[in-house]
Amino acid sequence: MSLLKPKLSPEVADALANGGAIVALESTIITHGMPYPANLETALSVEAVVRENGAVPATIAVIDGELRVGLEHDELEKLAQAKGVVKASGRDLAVAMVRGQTAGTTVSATMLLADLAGIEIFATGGVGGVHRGAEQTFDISADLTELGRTKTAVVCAGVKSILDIAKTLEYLETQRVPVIAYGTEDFPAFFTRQSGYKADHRLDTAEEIARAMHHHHQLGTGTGLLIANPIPEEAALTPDFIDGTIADAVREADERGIGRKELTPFLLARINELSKGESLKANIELVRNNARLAAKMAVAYAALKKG
Ligand code: PSU
Ligand code: MN
Repeated sequence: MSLLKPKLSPEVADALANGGAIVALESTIITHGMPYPANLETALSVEAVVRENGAVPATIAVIDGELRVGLEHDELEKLAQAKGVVKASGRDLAVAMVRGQTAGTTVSATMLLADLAGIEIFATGGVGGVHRGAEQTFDISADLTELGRTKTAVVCAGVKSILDIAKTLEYLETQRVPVIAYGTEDFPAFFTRQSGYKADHRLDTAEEIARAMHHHHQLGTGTGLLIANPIPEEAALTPDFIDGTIADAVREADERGIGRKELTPFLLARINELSKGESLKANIELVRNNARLAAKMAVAYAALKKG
């Protein structure tokens, strides 16, 4: 059976046909990760950062049951304000198509669709991971298993301590996903530049990361790569400020019995409320920072492939 081809925007189709630099972007961050209008402003500003750095942005989503790679301005606007939008990981896409749903795509679904379109680099804020208490709940994000089977390089700012960071790194090791920190030895923790854990590897330039991607795929590993880019110093929050807030949000979710796909959106929204918007500001800056690195990687990778 042949694989589906998502519908490409003209700009993305053109870049793909010409071996241009492209960066995929997810949409659950728009539909479930940030409130309106910050979500729309962020989506537009992240696309602008990708362009400023020489690549074409490809925001991925499901619109009225159609798999889409590359959205127009008015479509982003609609998505940012839409009510009752589905949060789709890879496994939810087929049903969303049948039911004609509109869905924000998680890291897992975005990787899958980017791969079907032929896009190899993807920028986001934070990936899902192994939740705290997973030894009881078994809550491990499908983002991690997707990274173990889909050849996309995902640029993130590490993972939030809403997750069990040590277990997340162990799980990525089992899934054969290299974790490469950019310009540092430390694995970053989203709002902060350090998590207390080291990344597996350190690389210092976008060109080196592009070369590592190339070799990784030449080796037939079949897996993705996780690129951890620490939040810029001036936007970082202090652990004193954010750790307590995160712990409060996690406790509240537990008391209210929130689980499965509702858990991460609940925690993100609660952290934003409890931090009085400080976490949102940091979140926006780190996504822009990741888009910048991803675009530079995409430019270097496109040049490498053209030889
Ligand atoms: N973490 C964030 N921001 C996000 C997400 C996670 O800091 O927006 C979103 C991403 O789309 C990610 C998804 O792929 O949540 C993971 O959800 P879950 O934990 O249910 O797998
Ligand atoms: Mn989960």
